[in-house]
Amino acid sequence: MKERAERVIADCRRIALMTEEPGRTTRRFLTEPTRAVHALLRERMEALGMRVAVDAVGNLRGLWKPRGAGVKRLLLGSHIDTVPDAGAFDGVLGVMLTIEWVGIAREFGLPLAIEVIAFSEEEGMRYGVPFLGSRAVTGAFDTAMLKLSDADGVTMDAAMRAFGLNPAKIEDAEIGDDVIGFVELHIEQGPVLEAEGIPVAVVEGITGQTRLNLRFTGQANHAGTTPMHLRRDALAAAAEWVAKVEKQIRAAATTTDPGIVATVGRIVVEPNAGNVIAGSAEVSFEIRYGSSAARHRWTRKLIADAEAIAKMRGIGFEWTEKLDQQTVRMDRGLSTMLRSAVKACGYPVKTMPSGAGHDAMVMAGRVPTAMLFLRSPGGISHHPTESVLEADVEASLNIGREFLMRIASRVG
Ligand code: HGY
Ligand code: MN
Ligand code: MN
Repeated sequence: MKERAERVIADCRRIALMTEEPGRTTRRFLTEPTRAVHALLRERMEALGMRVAVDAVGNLRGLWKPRGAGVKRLLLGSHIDTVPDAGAFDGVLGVMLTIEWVGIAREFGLPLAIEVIAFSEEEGMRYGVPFLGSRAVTGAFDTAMLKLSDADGVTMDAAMRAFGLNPAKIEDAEIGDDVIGFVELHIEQGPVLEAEGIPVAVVEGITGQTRLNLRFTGQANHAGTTPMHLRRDALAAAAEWVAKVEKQIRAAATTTDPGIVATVGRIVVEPNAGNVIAGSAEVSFEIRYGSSAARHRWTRKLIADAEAIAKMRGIGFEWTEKLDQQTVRMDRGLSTMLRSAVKACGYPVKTMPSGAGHDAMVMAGRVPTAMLFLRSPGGISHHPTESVLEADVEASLNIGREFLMRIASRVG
């Protein structure tokens, strides 16, 4: 398994160099570097005798159907798009690991059909809406999204066609009822496993999240000649609101709503010049918390705060919801099988929630779904220093062997 683990890590590092931005890893939905990733995945899959196809939203899908396999198939996989200046393992590790799981199933002659999916888009960076690949696979892709434009004015429809895809075929990406379940392997992206000195964990559920876009509209003007009391400064309004968000949610996280998190990660100011009062400020917002009621209550409260700040400053304000995903529990049966495989390999059996979103939360709406986390050294992710330990990769391959044997015996 050591050799397999080394290959997985080497491939992840190689794929990290397939980027839109030389010197750092950025690979948004269907951008050019995706073609190179597809070529490498196709090479790895076809070497195992898998049949490879790319569906209408750019998911690359490899099917391994050995002689003697029944009609049911197990889905495995994760995403290959990234955030800007990403690490090498978020998403891609899950794809490379599960291709190795196919190699293991093949070596042990397991009569189990397996489809590995490299989802084309999970982060939502290019069109502001996440999980495009898994939405199509689960039949939940809203074709109205095809009209969305990216920062360069390229619509999703045009991006698909430029990649050689046919948006009219999106429905064909949907899975049938021959799927026994979906399993995603992913780095934890947090500090828990490292703090407890544990290599892997079975995920019990994925925390719900709500994402908004907000826009404050003031009046651009000269920074030197406009008196302070005559300004309608969009950036100052946005900054006042961001500080209010952080203050209130930081307090709630240790009192009324333990563990709640809210983030403003992006602000786009126009005209974005040091000597011009900001005319507009577009702000991202996301809030994550297990209770949808509490999450929605906070969202309403923080929108009201923004409206009050805008009114007091004579600023325009509007907002749109980009995502409202409720908390999703993982499948008990598959998770029990994963725990049994972890135990059989002699690793501590840990179960934990996921604060990060994953394609698994979309897949769980359609098929029994489970997740296995690998430790994140330093607890860091969405950052170029994101990493994984070779021993933990090897552990997840050993666990894969035990898990696949268990599920193959169940499928029969
Ligand atoms: O944002 C997330 O939770 C995930 O990394 N897409
Ligand atoms: Mn991510
Ligand atoms: Mn991810």
